Amino acid sequence: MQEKVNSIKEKLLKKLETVDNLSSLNDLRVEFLGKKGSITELSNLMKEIPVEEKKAFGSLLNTIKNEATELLNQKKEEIEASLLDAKLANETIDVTLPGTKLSVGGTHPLTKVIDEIEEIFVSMGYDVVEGPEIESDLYNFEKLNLPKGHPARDAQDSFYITEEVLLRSQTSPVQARTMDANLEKSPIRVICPGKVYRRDDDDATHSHQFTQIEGLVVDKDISLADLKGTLEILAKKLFGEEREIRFRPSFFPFTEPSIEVDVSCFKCGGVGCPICKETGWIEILGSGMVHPNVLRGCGYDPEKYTGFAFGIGPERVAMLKYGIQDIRSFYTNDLRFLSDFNRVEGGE
Ligand code: 2NL
Repeated sequence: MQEKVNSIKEKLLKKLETVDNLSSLNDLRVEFLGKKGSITELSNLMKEIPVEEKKAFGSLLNTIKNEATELLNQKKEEIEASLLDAKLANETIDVTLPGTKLSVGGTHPLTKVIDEIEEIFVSMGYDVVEGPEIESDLYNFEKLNLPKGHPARDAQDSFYITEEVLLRSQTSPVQARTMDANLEKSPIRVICPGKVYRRDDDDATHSHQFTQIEGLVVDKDISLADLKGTLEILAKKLFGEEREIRFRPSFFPFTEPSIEVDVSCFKCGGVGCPICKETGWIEILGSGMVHPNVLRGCGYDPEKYTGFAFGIGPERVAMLKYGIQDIRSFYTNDLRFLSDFNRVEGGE
């Protein structure tokens, strides 16, 4: 019996020499110690062993089991250690290599201008209100004193979805909705930023989709002087404290009187240069006193309430402020253009 045990052990030792991976090591474990393994099968001989030898045989069995287990475990540790060595050698890190450059996103120039204008009006107590980009003809036109057949409707050339639904051509419908929804008909001070859509062929100065910020104040005794004071603050905060504004008469269906506002040139200070086309003045926005028909249509009694409104184009402001030549560069997302506005001091 001892001989049999010895030969099993020798066989195991021999086979262990050639094993170099965990999977074949496991096969070996099964071959010797598994349910039908050669060592396990030795135990089945117990019943054939005479009683007086059973004890010795049992102890012999235990010894070979323990030895085999020990040998297999030892081999397992060896294989695992060499696997780890190989992995570490493979993963050596060269700490002297230059690091990977992480590029961080920045704020889009248009967003910068919109944020700046919002901040100016929020600091004066205005609320920022947004509304749907898909609008009804009622809010986009009718409520703004542009009834069906009005010539200004053709000029605006909008994107209609159905006869009564369109992509908004201005952000005024947001203000009309704000007035409508204010059931107490209490004073209103809002600015409404957002995307607007017009059927235009895109070129350096036209885009079928652009942004607008409109403002609206409705209260008792609001006058043209309030409009002028407010827009003067806007012009100075946007273009510099030395700026002046001037009014020119204009026409919008939703305001009466309607006024276009120029700001003195921030480049030449008003003496004349290419930016202001030698006039000393730059047109920045359209405005006026809210037309009585608009107030009435949105539930405000024009005998009690008056208001002023204005609309400004963030693209135009950004083009002026940052010297951008082509309106399409706001939307084509060329990183070389966008990163120009987010240079870090001392960076590349
Ligand atoms: C522009 C400038 C403007 C308004 C927008 C407005 C809104 C309501 C009532 C009255 Cl709810 N007016 N918005 C007023 C004047 C000018 O935008 O150049 N628009 C074509």
